[in-house]
This record gives sequence, C-alpha cells and structure tokens, in this order.
Amino acid sequence: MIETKKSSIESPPERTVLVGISMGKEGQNKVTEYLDELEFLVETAGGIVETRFIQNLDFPNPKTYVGSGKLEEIAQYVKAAEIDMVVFDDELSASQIRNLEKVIEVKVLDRTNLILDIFARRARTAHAKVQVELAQYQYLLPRLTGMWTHLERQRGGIGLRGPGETEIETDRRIIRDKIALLKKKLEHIDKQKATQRKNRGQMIRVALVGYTNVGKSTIMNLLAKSDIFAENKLFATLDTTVRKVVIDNLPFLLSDTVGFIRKLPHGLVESFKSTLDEVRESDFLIHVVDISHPEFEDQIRTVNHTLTEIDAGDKPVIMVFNKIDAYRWVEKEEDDLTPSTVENISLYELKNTWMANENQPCIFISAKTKSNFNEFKSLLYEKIKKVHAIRYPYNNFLY
Ligand SMILES: Nc1nc2c(ncn2[C@@H]2O[C@H](COP(=O)(O)OP(=O)(O)OP(=O)(O)O)[C@@H](O)[C@H]2O)c(=O)[nH]1
Ligand SMILES: [Mg+2]
Repeated sequence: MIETKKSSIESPPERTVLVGISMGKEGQNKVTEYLDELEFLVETAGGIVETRFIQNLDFPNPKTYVGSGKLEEIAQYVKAAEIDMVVFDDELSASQIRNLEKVIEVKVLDRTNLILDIFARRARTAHAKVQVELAQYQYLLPRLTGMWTHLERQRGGIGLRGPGETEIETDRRIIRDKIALLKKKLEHIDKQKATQRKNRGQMIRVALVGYTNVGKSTIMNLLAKSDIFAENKLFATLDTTVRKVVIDNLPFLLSDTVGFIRKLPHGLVESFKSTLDEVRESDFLIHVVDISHPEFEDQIRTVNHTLTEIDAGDKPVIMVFNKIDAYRWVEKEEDDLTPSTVENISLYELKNTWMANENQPCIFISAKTKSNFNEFKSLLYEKIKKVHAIRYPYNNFLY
C-alpha cells in the first residue's frame, strides 16, 4: 500500500475551546444546548473540548463576535492550556476570523467549517465527495485572506481536511479552477442519477427524514432488513440509500438520507440538493424525531425549515417519535407553582397532544426495543395502501 500523509485519526485529539453568546431571556438555556451540540460536533470531528466561554450579548460583535474583554480572557486561556483551536457557534465573516486570530493566535473555526469538515470525512461515494468538496471551497474562497491557514503551527487538521483525508487546497487561483471543475462533475453525476430514478418507474417512494442522530438508519435497517451504518455520532449517513421494502404484500422504495442540523450551512444544502432529490420526489415522508432529546421540538422546527428550503415542505408526513425507551421526565410536586417545562411532561401527555392533530398521523416507538414497531408498520401499510389505490386503481387484488 502506498504510504500517504498520516491521517488525523492517528494524531492526538485537538484540544478545543467553545465560544457562544447568550441572547435574550431564554439565552442561557439555549446557549447551553447549542454548545452541547457543538461539543458533540467537535467530538465527531475528532477533537476534545477543554472548556467553554459564554458571553451575554444582545447581538454578536461585528468585529470580533465577543467583546474585547472576553476575547482577551479566551486568548489567555488558550495560551495557558495549550489549546489547538477555538470554535465559535455561529458562522463568522472573513474579517471576524482575521481579527479573532490576531488575538487568539491559534486556529479559529466556526460551526459551518466544523460541519463541512465532518461531512468531508464522512463522504464515501464520488457523488458525496464532489458535493462536499464544492461546498468546502465555496465556504473557503471569501475567507482565505483571514484564515489561520498561514499559521505555521496550525497547518491542517480539523477544518482543512478534504474528502479522502487529504488536505484541501488554500491557493485562491487553484480553488477557483477547482470550483468550476467540481460544478461540471456534479452536473454530470446529477444527470446519471436522474436517469437512474426515472428507471425506477412508478414504484411508491418513501423517504426517512429528520435531525441527525435520531435513529433514521436504525429504522431503515429494521424495515429493510439491511445493514446500514448507524452509530451514536452526528452525520453517520451522508449518501442516500434506497431499499425495496415489502410490508405484507405491498412493495415500496424506502430511502435513508443525510440528517439535518441547526444552521446547516447553506452551501451544503445547495450542493446536497441533488442527494435530496430522493426526498423531494417521494410520495410521502417519515419524519423521525428523537423524543428523548431535550430540544426535540426545536429539532422538528429545524427539519421542517430545511424541508421547505429544499422544496419538500408540502409533502405528506408521518411523524415517528423514536427512542421512547430513553424518554425521561420529572413529575412536578403538587405545591410547585412554576410553569411546566418540557421536563415536566409525561410521555402520555405528549402523545395526547401530538395525536390530537388529525392532519398529521404520528406514532411513538423505540427502534431499539422494537416497542410499538408493529403498529408503526401497520400505519405505514395503511398509508402506502392509500397511495397505491390512487396510483393503480385497477390493481386492488393486493389487499
Ligand atoms: N435509546 C435508543 N437509542 C436509539 C434508538 N434508535 C436508534 N438509537 C441510537 O441512536 C443512535 C443514532 O442512530 P442512527 O440510526 O445512526 O441515527 P440517524 O438518524 O441515521 O443518524 P445520522 O445518519 O447521523 O443522521 C445510534 O447509537 C442508535 O443505536 C431507540 O429507539 N432508542
Ligand atoms: Mg443515518
């Protein structure tokens, strides 16, 4: 085997500091959740979080994101604790990166950069690789002048890894050419994919969608008896997988797609549009939710928002609340008069609230313990039967 540049997997995890700002009344709780997620992203990318800095601000400082006092505090910590990189919870502008890096003197990353890096390492097929690389270069180009790429100690590592463990190019002229080339490649692949989809004919098509790490691939594996990679990391799935599933005697095509996340970089949504064709062209969606996640309602909003962004906002949806085995809640004391929060709601109450909406069928399951899974299959069957009856009105001998 050819010896290539040592991959980052073998190097020690990059020591990381997170920075977020807390805005408004609910700010403190929100920023904690957001930074929890950011920490999960850093770990998925192979870093380790040493500490967090949070500042209360009405809006981010246009020059340095946080105020100058806080920035100084961060810089001192970075030096003392030998930190490798500082990750900010929002997308930073070129000048913000430049200004921050002057003071902090180590690699400065934002949420977008981090997500792109994870996508780059997860991409397996040629299609996904081209899409991610394109999004990476489009992100990089306007930010090159300010980037930490020139820092001697900081060349490479998280933030600059391209698909296939090689470092991505940081020369402006070469990047421009690459972008043009990648766009052409993508066009070509898109044409092939469109032909493939046409050849599938009139089969009923269903797509699993949802926030990342909610259990989409696990459900796919149960339904299709397949063996798709599922793990407790963000963005385990990047490429859409399509499988034929038969429930009783009704066949349909089920696709498992990339998970969504808060502030999914727009460039990534753009370049993944063709992967998401599968979603856009399906007959209906199975929106999987991780009910055990404290922010699941926010996650539902994010998913709906992203669906609208890819022109799939008006598809019929079955809501599947997964991971009921991990759902925890705290019963309120009778004399506790503070308003109920998400933590005080029982699964029973939650079910009643969601099931009251007749326009949107929903079901509560656990893909892990298979609890209620047969009921989920029946619900799916009924839904497919309806689509089937409309599409093949003379073919009713199947049920
Ligand atoms: N407790 C519990 N864990 C589950 C359940 N279903 C899935 N998981 C776990 O949740 C994690 C994520 O599952 P995946 O199936 O990879 O999730 P995904 O939605 O495909 O994630 P991405 O592809 O990363 O977007 C894995 O560790 C699963 O084992 C469930 O019902 N209960
Ligand atoms: Mg998956």
